[in-house]
Amino acid sequence: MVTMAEPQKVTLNNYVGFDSITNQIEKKLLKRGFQFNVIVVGQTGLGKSTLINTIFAAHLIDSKGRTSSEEPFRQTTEIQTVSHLIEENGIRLRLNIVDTPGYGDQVNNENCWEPIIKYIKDQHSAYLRKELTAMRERYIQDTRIHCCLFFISPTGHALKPIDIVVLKKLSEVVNVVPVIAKSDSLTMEERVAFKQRIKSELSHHNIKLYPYDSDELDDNEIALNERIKQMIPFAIVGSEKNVVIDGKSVRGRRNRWGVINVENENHCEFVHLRDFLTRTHLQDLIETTAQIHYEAFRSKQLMALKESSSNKQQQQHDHQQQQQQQQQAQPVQPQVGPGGPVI
Ligand SMILES: Nc1nc2c(ncn2[C@@H]2O[C@H](COP(=O)(O)OP(=O)(O)O)[C@@H](O)[C@H]2O)c(=O)[nH]1
Ligand SMILES: [Mg+2]
Repeated sequence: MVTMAEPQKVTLNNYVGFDSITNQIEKKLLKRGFQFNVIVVGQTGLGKSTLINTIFAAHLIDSKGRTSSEEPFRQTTEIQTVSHLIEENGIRLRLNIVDTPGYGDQVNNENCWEPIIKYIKDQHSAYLRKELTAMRERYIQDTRIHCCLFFISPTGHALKPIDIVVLKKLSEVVNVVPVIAKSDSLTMEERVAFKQRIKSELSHHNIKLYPYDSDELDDNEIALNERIKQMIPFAIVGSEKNVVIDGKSVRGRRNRWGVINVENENHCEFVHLRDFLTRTHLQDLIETTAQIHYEAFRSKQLMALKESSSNKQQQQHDHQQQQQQQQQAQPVQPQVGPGGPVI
């Protein structure tokens, strides 16, 4: 084995220029652009489409949910993906939004999460297949889901049993960020109590949510993650409409109690969620997906592949040995052909 000596620190006599590597990387990344894939899960009418449109300040998905009690429930969990290219100060972000209408809408919701989990795993599997081909593309198109926004109904009581099952299953394959939907329907006291209740249920059921602990984090990052963890689930309000508050037009909603400014921290935690998703953790969500969720899938698949191929080899070996033993057990009959014995 070759051992390398500890590198010694050398002082440069002249400017060399490799400090520009960060600019070089930036230029390359900017040219390529970024990809962010998010899935929204929750009952129809909880404001999933509205929240996505509020976060990215654009009309990206239609609000097509069941908005009145006369409309029929959807029969299945149909997964729909919309793709958008958004740009901010020269930075291009390709955004895939995966909508899962129909989740939890049925009277019998048994296994209604299966298509969602399957969809997430299918993206991992497609990526792995592309990665393993001999002539693989230089940049594999990434459809792996980087974040799952999970919408909790603002009942004010507790999580539904199905939510606990689904949160557990989702958190094993994707970065899950739970939100209390339409939190304007709860009073501040109700919101605090509901949040506390959800937190204790999550910890009771040992549901591990993003952001995860890591020894790569510095003190500031640890402190930020701690604040985020305390806030989760974010109590949010979404709106695509503007209302006028103190002469200023803001994103908001008018309800029984007055006017809610979506972007006011005293009204709801929308701004915290948006900053978390786009300003502080966007890159980490993408990286964690690759390094934790995809890696777990990949190693499981490759181990299974190795096991099945060594099982096959073992079977072949056993079969050959069996044949040999059978041949040895049979008395050798001299075969006689037309022209005499054949050996
Ligand atoms: N009160 C309140 N209503 C909301 C909120 N977000 C969305 N809505 C309304 O709820 C209805 C369903 O929203 P939509 O985004 O289509 O829900 P989805 O089916 O989960 O995608 C629409 O009429 C929205 O205007 C919210 O935070 N608070
Ligand atoms: Mg919708």
